[in-house]
Amino acid sequence: SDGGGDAAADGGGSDDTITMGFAQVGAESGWRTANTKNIQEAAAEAGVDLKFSDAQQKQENQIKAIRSYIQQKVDVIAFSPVVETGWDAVLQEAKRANIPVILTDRAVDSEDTSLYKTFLGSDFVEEGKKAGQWLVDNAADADVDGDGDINVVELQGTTGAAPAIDRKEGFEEVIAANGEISISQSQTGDFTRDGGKQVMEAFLQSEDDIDVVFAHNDDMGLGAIEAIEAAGLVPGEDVKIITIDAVKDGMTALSEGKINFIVECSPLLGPQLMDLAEKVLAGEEVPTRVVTEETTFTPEQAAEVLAERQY
Ligand code: GZL
Ligand code: ZN
Repeated sequence: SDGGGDAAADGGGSDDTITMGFAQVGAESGWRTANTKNIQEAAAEAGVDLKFSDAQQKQENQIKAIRSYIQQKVDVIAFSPVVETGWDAVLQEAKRANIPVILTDRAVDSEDTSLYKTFLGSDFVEEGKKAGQWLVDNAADADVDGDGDINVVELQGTTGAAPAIDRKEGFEEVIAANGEISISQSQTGDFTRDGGKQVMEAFLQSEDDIDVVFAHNDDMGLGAIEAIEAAGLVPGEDVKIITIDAVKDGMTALSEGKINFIVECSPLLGPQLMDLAEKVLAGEEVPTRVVTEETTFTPEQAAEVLAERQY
């Protein structure tokens, strides 16, 4: 805060309360709703006055929200960029207004790293590699139709989003180790359950030797399960399924063997976000990159931890 002046001048909070403007992507997946809940709870816990907006996965809405936070002279802006590109102009405006910006969850492709103080989120390339490694390690089981080729169809996240670009990159890098594994079709399901279902229906109509589905998040994997079952096939057996996130519904399907492996992507970024905001506003140095801790789950491991999962 500006340490004084009238309330309107410092984003409406009292002098020492931090006012944060958060521009969220949307509410497209179980991961996103868990992320939103965690940020709101962490703000309340930290005594941060949170202004929150949901952009319905539209970049122009996120840019509008950031501009409104600049108008309101909030103390700090945080957001999860729905896609990597197109942020330089609005981030320049925040910089000119002397409002620090913190990136959470997804990255931007801006060359100018002075446009944000830090990026808190997962290493999505690593997540894609972990997914690919499971397939390489389980190649024999994954050739379900026994034709010697492990035919993968891929449900991509939102086109242009960092997790979609990077998960694909990591997965492809690792499966290249086994020439029998190839991706025959790859299409975006926009990180939604319905998107995953519709794309999987199309994949199933276009070829009948699908061995594996690699879905960039649980929600699209759950949609694919609906399409696979509607086609009279058994998910997890007739078609192996690998997803990323490890939200409750995904972990339940995993514990039931309908999904074969889940790479965790933690949405619980709230406490670290509030801590980073406090440090930035106190003029303390913060790391330019904070990578979230996360693991992987097999069906047996999911069954063990399902009851205690927070989201
Ligand atoms: C990843 C996050 C992705 C999740 C999806 O950090 O950006 O967006 O994997 C969510 O479930 O929609
Ligand atoms: Zn095969």
